[in-house]
Amino acid sequence: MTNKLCTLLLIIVLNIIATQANLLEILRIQNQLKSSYHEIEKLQAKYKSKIEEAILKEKQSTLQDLRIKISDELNSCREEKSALEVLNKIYSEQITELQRKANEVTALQLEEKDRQINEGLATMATFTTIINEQAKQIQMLTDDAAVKSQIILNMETKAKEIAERLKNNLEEFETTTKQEFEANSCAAFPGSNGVHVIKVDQGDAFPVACDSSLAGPGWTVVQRRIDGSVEFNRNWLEYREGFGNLSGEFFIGLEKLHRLTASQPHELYVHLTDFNNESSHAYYDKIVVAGESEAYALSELGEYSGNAGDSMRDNEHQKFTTFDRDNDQSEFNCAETCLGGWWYNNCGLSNLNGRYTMRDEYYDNSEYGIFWDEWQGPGYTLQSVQIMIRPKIFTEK
Ligand SMILES: [Ca+2]
Repeated sequence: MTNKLCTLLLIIVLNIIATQANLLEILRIQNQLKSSYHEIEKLQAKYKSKIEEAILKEKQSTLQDLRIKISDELNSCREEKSALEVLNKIYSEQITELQRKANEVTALQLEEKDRQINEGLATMATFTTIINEQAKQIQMLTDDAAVKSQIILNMETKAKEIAERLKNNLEEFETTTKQEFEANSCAAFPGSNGVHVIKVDQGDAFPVACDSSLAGPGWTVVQRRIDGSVEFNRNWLEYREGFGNLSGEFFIGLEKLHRLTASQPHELYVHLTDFNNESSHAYYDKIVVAGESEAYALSELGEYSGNAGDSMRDNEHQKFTTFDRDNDQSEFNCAETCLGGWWYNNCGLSNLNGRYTMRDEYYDNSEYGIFWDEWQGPGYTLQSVQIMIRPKIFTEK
């Protein structure tokens, strides 16, 4: 063991010695390196300024180029800017003008639109008013409709009734008109006691009173006395034309009597009533009254029958006499004496146109009143008289 240890120690000592040597060598190299480094640093310092100068020069050159370039570009930019400003100004003006025009147009259009809208609103308001008014009226009409409908219904019913009545009246009128157009005496109205128009010949038509109650149908009344309401003491002209009231007292007129009896054969019926309401009659189967040229003479008086006596026989062929036309056989005027026109002979046995009076005024043989000698004597004035004629169509078959 001591050997090995010795060896080892020896080796270590040897190594230490070697290391010492190495260290020395290292130090020497280190020093050498240090000096080299300093040398380099000196060189570096020496060239550093030169390099920096070169770089600076280079940079200055580059910078100058850049300055020129930038200046050029700047100038170019300025020119462009200037051109742009000119354009901008032009465009701006144009835009302003366009904007102004656009504003003007818009303002006008808006104004027009406003006007149209206002007009439309006004029209609409008017229409609304009208529509409201019409709606009101329609409502009123609707409210009235039911009432009016009922009224119309009633009116329609009445109208139908009236139409029916009118139709009946028209038919009756047509029948009557036809009858009267064709009538030439009351024989055309059998059964009638009224007034009708007849047309005897080519002369004018005229109204007559008809009677169908005293002596059968179709008699034409030519004279009637019932109450003294009509004065019968009249002149020639009045007896010729007729006078009085067809519904009361009257005389038909000599001219009509002539026309009737000349147109066709007629019969005569005289109906008499006294103040005891007793009646009698005288019937003659023919009567003809002549024309005015013959003073309306009673030119024909047919066969008598009846219960009053033939008191007109004395008047046959006698002319008519009035107080102003004396055609009689008397030395006096019988019409003046007897107070009425008649077919007087030497006055005679009858006068139905004498003075109307009351029962208690009795004219004894004085012939002042309405008398029929063979029934009540010449002094008795009758209460009522009716003289009628009729075409002989009912009795001549
Ligand atoms: Ca005379």
